[in-house]
Amino acid sequence: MSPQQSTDNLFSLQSHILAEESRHPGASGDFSWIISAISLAGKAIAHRVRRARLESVLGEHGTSNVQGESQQEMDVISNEILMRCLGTRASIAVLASEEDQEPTILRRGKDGGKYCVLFDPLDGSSTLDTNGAVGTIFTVLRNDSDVADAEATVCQPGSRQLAAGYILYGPSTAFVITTGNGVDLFELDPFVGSFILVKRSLRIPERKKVYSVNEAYTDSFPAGYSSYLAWAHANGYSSRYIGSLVGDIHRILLTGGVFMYPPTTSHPTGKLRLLYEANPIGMIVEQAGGRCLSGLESTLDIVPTKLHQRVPLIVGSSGEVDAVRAHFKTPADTMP
Ligand code: P6P
Repeated sequence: MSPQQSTDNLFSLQSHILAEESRHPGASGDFSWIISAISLAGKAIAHRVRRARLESVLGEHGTSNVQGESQQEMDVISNEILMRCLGTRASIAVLASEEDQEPTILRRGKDGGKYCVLFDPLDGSSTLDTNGAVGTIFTVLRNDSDVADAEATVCQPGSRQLAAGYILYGPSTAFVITTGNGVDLFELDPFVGSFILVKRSLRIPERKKVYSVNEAYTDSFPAGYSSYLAWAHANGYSSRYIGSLVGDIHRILLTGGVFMYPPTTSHPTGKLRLLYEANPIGMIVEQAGGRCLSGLESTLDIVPTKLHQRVPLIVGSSGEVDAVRAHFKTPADTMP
C-alpha cells in the first residue's frame, strides 16, 4: 500500500502520537500530552465555529489585538480554549498567541518547563461570517531555560521547531502535523470524537500551474513579484485565493501550487507573522517536499527579533517556488 493511502486500521491521532513517542526511548510523554491538548482544543474550537452564527458570536469583539487589528469574537473564544487546554500541561514553560501582546509564562525550566507553544488561534476569522474556512496554526519549540526573557525564549529560527501543524475548520475538520518525520493528515470523525489518520507521509506535487496571491495589491508589489505574475499570466497559470492562509495552504499541500504574500504598501515587511504563521507553515510544506522563502532567504533560517514580527512569504511546490525565485535577479526585486 502506498504511503499516500490511508491504512486499513482505524488509527487515531492519539494512537499516532503514542506510536511516535515509542520511537524515542526514554521519552517522558510530556510532548505527547501537548499534542493531545492541541487536539482537544481543536475539537472544542471546531464545535464553537460550527455553532458561531447560532450562538451569535460572529463579528467583532470590540477590541483590537497587538497588531491593531480588530479582534473577532471567535478569535477571543478560540484563544481562551487553547489557553485553558494547554495551561494544564506541566511541561509547558511559555505560551504565545497572535492575540496576546506578551507571551504567557507558565513555569520556568527549573520548575519543569520544557516546551514553548505558539499559535494563531483562528487564522482567517474575518471570513467566518460568510462561512469561510478558518484555521488554528501551532508550533512547538524547546524552552531555553537559560534565557530569562519569555519573548527572547520563543524567538528561535523555524529550523528549530520540534513540531508544527494546523487544524482546518472547513467542510470537515482536518488536523495536519509534522514532528520532523514527514507530514500526516487526520480528519475529525464527529461520531467517534477522534481525529482519524487518512494520509500518512504527505508529499506536495513538485509542479502545479496555480498561484495564490491577493492581486488587488499588484501595483505595490516589488518588481520581482510583478515580473513573475506577468510570466505566469503568459504561461497558462490559474489563480486561487480564499484570503484564509490555512485554507489556501491546505489546497496547495494536497494539490500543489504556490502561495505568495509579498511586501505591500500597507505591509512593507509582509503581513504574515513569522513565528506562529510562516514558520509552522514552512516546516509543514518543506517536510512534505516543498519550499518556503521570504524574499531571497529561507524562511526557516530567519532569526526572529520580535514575537509578532512579520515576513513576506512564498511557499508551496518546490518547482513553483523556484519559478517565482527565478524573477528575483537582485535583492531590490524583492523589496517595496
Ligand atoms: P489579505 C487573514 O487575515 C490572513 O492573516 C491570512 O489568513 C490570509 O492569508 C491573509 O491574512 C489575507 O490577507 O490582505 O489578502 O486580506
